[in-house]
Amino acid sequence: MDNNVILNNLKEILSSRGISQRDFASMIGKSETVVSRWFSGKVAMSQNSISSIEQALGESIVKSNVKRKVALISGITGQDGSFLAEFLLEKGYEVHGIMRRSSSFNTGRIEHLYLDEWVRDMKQQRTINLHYGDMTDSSSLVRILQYVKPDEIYNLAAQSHVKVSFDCPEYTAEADAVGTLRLLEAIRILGMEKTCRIYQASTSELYGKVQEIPQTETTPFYPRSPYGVAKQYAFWIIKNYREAYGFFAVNGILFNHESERRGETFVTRKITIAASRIAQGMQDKLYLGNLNSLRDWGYAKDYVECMWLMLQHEVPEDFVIATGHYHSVREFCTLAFEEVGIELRWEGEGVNEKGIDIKTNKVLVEVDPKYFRPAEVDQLLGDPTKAKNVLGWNPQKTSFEDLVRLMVRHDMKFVKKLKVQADIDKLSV
Ligand code: NDP
Ligand code: GDR
Repeated sequence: MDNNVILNNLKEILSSRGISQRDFASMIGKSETVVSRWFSGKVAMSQNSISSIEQALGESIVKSNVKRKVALISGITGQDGSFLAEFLLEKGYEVHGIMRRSSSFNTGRIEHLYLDEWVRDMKQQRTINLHYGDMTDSSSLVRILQYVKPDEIYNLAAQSHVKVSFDCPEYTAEADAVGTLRLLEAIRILGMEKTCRIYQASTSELYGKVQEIPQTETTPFYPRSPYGVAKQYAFWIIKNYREAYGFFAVNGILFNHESERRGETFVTRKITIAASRIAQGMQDKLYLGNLNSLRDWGYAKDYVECMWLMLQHEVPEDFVIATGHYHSVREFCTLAFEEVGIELRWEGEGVNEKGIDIKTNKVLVEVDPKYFRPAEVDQLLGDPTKAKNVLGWNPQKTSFEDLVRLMVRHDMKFVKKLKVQADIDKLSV
């Protein structure tokens, strides 16, 4: 059995009996250091230790009758949903996800979490359970909640592209704002408000035209897009249901977080894919919008841990999740190209600014005003002090440089694979 599952069983037993880590250590005759290494998940418990723990507790921790926690993730097919599903599975959760119907496959980010298991042993329960539903369809939400009966709900589903929200403002409001209300109402209708905890994916876009720098949990909001406005409704309806009906519902105000799984139309991934394609001779130029935008970019894998930590906290509270550092789009670009071996120099200003390959004098990056937004968020910088102090979360786990590096390294391989496939396709014609 997975060490994380055993650990989770053990923690559940200790917390249900009110036994502290220190008392547990003395109960089994081990030092607190050893126990805290086990609890951090860094060191696995040996078979001998498991046996002596079971003897001391008078209960099995391997086949414990402790009920596995059940989590429901809306938006499980997205960047964050996929990392969170992995994280919760490792913690021993039974994981369910809401996915919407699509005319093409939309499960690329999570396939590894169920296909492998499924193929290996058809009799095995799948590790994640997927349910068709949509944030714009109340009845599907009620049906899924009634069936899954989750202990924790992570509401990550959203039309999450800021620029697209100017083109589809009504749908963005339906999915991101009213969708959150639909979920809360489904919980209320089913009388689950006291049995499940809800995490809401709030965003630094709430700060928009920033009223103070850096932004904290008390900085006033000033959203600058239909997306930001829709998310502001969601933020307040979560807070309102917490105050009105006693929901354990919390907002994670997350600043931009990226990864090798980031959607390809968000600026970071657009850059890392383009730099990789240019380096491998598959593209001539990259066109971008506002190069001066400043963002506080973190690594998505680090951020999902915080979503979970917020739901394990004793009281429902909202938290800013950020690194506390910001960089411009231009800086991201320079670093990504450097990682593929191209040194850029920047010339010109505004729409005439260009990124030029120092070695060849070729223009590789240009500005295209079609990527400008009707209203821009110029700078975002979060202050993660509260999350650090209260939740013990580490905002500097992955540095900006490491983030760019890991994304580029992934995309160099990703592009290479596409290139090989394209060559094979040409040969087979
Ligand atoms: P993605 O765009 O990668 O994922 C969004 C998910 O929502 C996808 O699974 C998508 O499904 C699903 N979805 C969209 N519309 C609906 C709908 N109507 N009904 C059901 N599901 C729907 O976003 P991220 O993973 O990056 O972000 C997760 C959440 O966090 C979002 O709410 C986003 O707004 C918020 N957020 C993100 C930040 C970031 O930097 N990444 C920062 C702050 C907040 P499909 O795969 O079919 O498209
Ligand atoms: P953002 O992310 O709008 O912050 O929303 P995005 O990567 O789209 O833009 C970041 C900044 O880069 C500028 N930019 C460009 N953006 C895109 N997409 N394409 C370009 O070519 C381009 N050129 C410059 C943008 O103008 C912007 O200033 C993300 C989403 O994940 C939201 O769901 C989330 O809430 C916020 O982050 C926090």
